[in-house]
Amino acid sequence: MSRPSDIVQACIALGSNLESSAGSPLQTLRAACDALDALRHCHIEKISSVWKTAPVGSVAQPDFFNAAVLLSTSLTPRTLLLQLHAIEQSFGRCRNEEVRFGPRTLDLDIIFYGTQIIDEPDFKVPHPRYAERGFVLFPLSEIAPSMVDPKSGLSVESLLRSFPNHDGVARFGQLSASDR
Ligand code: PH2
Ligand code: MG
Ligand code: MG
Repeated sequence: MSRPSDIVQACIALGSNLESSAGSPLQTLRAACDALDALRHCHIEKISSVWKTAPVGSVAQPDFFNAAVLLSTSLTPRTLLLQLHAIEQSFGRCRNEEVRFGPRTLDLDIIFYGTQIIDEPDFKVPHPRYAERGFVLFPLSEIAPSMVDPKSGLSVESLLRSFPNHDGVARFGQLSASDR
């Protein structure tokens, strides 16, 4: 068991393909990073580039902008999840009105929480589908290439090396202060 004061490195994937209360998807990602860093007991260590990515899933929708951050936190995984939901909501996300794999003002997913494995009905870490998704793996490999998936034992960089398909995932640029 971890003690409450333990600091853990968590990887969070960010995605947006709709205007939010903060503005464009890029502005939304920038503002979401600020909101994550402003959470109590959370500190952003690294921010990836922004990647422009073709939507995955069968819903017709705009391209996504995706990024990932490395967060050091002493929040428990469940508290962190609730805080992420609160940030999503503050950017206009309404979970009970949306389509699975559909468009999002802001999506914040916990990919890793240190080396913990969480398998609860409504909460799974590592994220169950991240390794199949270029829109997660590419930004994740910029912030945590040597982080090891506690389920598969594989590092992020090795997962990316064997990732079959780079189509539809392109580095777009850095999140800068001018996106604020
Ligand atoms: N998120 C989804 C569905 N499809 N596709 C891309 N490229 N990026 C996303 O973040 C994404 C998606 C629902 O969360
Ligand atoms: Mg998601
Ligand atoms: Mg999500």
